[in-house]
Amino acid sequence: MTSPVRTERHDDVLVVISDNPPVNALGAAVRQGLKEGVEAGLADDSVKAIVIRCDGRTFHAGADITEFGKPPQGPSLPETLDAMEASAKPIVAAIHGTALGGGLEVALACHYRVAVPSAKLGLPEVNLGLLPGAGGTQRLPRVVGVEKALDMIVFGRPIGAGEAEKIGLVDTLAGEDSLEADAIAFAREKAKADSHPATSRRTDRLPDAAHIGQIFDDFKAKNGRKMRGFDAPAACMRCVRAAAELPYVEGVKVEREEFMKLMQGDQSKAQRHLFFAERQAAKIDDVPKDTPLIPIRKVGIIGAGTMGGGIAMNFLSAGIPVTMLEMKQEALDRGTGVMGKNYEGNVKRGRMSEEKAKAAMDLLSTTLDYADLADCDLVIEAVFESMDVKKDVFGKLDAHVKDGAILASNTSYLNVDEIAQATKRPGYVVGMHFFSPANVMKLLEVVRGAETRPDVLATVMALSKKIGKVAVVAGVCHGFIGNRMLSPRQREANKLIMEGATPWQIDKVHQEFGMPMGPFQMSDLAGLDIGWHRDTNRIESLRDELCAMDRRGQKTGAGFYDYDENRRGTPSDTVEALIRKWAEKEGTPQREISDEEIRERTLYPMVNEGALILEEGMAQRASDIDVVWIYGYGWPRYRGGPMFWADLEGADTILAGLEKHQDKMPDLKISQLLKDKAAKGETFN
Ligand code: 3H9
Repeated sequence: MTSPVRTERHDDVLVVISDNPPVNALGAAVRQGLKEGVEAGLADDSVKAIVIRCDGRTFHAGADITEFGKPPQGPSLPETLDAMEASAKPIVAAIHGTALGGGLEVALACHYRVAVPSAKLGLPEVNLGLLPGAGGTQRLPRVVGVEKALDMIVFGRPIGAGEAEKIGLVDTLAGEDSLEADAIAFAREKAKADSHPATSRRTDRLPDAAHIGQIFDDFKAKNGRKMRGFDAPAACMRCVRAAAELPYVEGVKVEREEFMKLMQGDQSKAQRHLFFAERQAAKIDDVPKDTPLIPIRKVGIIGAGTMGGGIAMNFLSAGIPVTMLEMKQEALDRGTGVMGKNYEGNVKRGRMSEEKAKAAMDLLSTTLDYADLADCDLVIEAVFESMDVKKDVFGKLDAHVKDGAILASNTSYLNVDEIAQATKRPGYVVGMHFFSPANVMKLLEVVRGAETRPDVLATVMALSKKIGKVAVVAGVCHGFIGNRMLSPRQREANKLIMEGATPWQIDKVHQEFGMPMGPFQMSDLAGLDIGWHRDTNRIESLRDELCAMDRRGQKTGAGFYDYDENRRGTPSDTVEALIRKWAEKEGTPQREISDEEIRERTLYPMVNEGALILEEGMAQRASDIDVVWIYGYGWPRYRGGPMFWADLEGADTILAGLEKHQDKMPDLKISQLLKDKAAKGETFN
């Protein structure tokens, strides 16, 4: 096998070049090649300096994640890097693209770093539930100081080359098109010096002992909440602290130990699963990668409500012009007003520059006339959730919008095939289910109708990436993937409160599991009056009574919980009494309900529904379901999504749990796929 690493001589400078597409990950062969390349340079007296660079789109973007969890092969990254740092000849990293993780660790072990202005540098291992394990936690603080290193390592956020130069991580910026030549010249210049800085021996940027405790206490106080539930950020902090307090060789031992612990833990397995799951979700099994895309130059949106406005913002922010249609001018004015405020808010919070916000709003036009949508390439309908209304809108769109344009519905439950039949172009009809707030939430369920064309699907998937969404393909079924799985959870939660649990007990179990909120907090946020008949005299359920009392959720200051002016909820005695009254009326016996039963009765039916979805072919793969729940509903990343979590629990445990409670869940249809997996001891992922 030929090595992915080669060397080229430029007089007295040896250039060691990796070519391991797509991202020059540091797999065994690359590590071996790097080591040999450097050794060749050291052994040759006529070589005065070494430059390390990569071909292709990027410098090394990290260790090869696909090797994790497998037996180690070839030289380890730490030993390769230690050998580089010990070199008496200067070694210069020439960086373009992204120097991430192990890639930045390579650069940190070099004596000098040269980068093009567009390059990005970072240690994002924490996003994989890991920490930099090749000296990064020890070397970075020695180069940029403890505070900056904490920020980069604990949050895994890359920085641009310009900032990297300012903080001393990059020694000099190269020309965007002359990286190699500039790095060679730089290396030749440095070769004149007698010695070269070995990062591991530096202490000039480390704080003095008296200040270390305070730095870490402050950091924890400021950021503790963001790290809740995750193991890796705290481990990163312990390593950086070791860098500040211990000699390098001791600090590296701490790093190794913490790295191995994380690598073997379930959290990192979950987060690594998600890394690949997210990329896999973009692939559609029966749609070739090279399917020609339909150019999307202009988008129409029907409906200027919260959803329509939020959807429009995605396109505007990505530089795609939008025409928004409503039935009345007041609705348009209200909608555009809200969008303007949202952009203002983004500017105030520093998320966007004022110019960018203005440029986005300038791309928006409004209309009351369908004829103005004629030249749109894609129109997304976000009107009232009623089949008749949607069919009417699609009929009009079909009549007015040019042939070959895509017509999409933002429906969250309705049958996309039936909607498509209201047009003469069912092949161009697709579901684009955004999640609220649509300008913020990353998930997009792309609903594939029976007749949706492959190029329409491929276009919508590619477009979703352009507007910063993570898209997952779903089949036509009630509630698609996410809401369909939400429904058995809510059904069991509603039954459990009648049997003796309280909404706050159930919410607490879900929050402790890692969800941002429980089922009743979520109902209060969404509004209890969704789908309510609106007759305050017709009281047939607990929900009817809550709505009639004007306890319709956060927006009315009360729902299952009472809310203060900051929308902070507290348990309500009134609601608890009402629940007990309804339980008595229904003749439901009351009992003490354990947290374990709550977990089993609310989470296991979700997994079962996920298995049914797979069995029916409504999702392409189990990992797609995981992506839906991570990006659409805040499932904790460190648990990898419901199907990954089910794999850890074991299909047999889930099945046994469901069977144990079957008498209380007589309406639950247990999935055959789940039964098969349990019988064979197989996983979903
Ligand atoms: C680490 O370094 C640990 C060390 O500290 C310790 C060692 C002891 N490995 O994202 P894309 C694949 S941990 C293997 O679509 P983009 C990816 O799966 C690592 N494969 O492209 C995809 O494959 P496919 C720390 C990788 O342009 C293809 O490359 N580093 C790796 O949107 C294209 O990827 C990171 O966490 C990898 N490291 O974004 C960085 N990276 O085509 C992880 C990518 O089959 N990577 N692939 O679906 C990224 O953030 C992005 O890939 C990057 C490019 C920004 C580089």
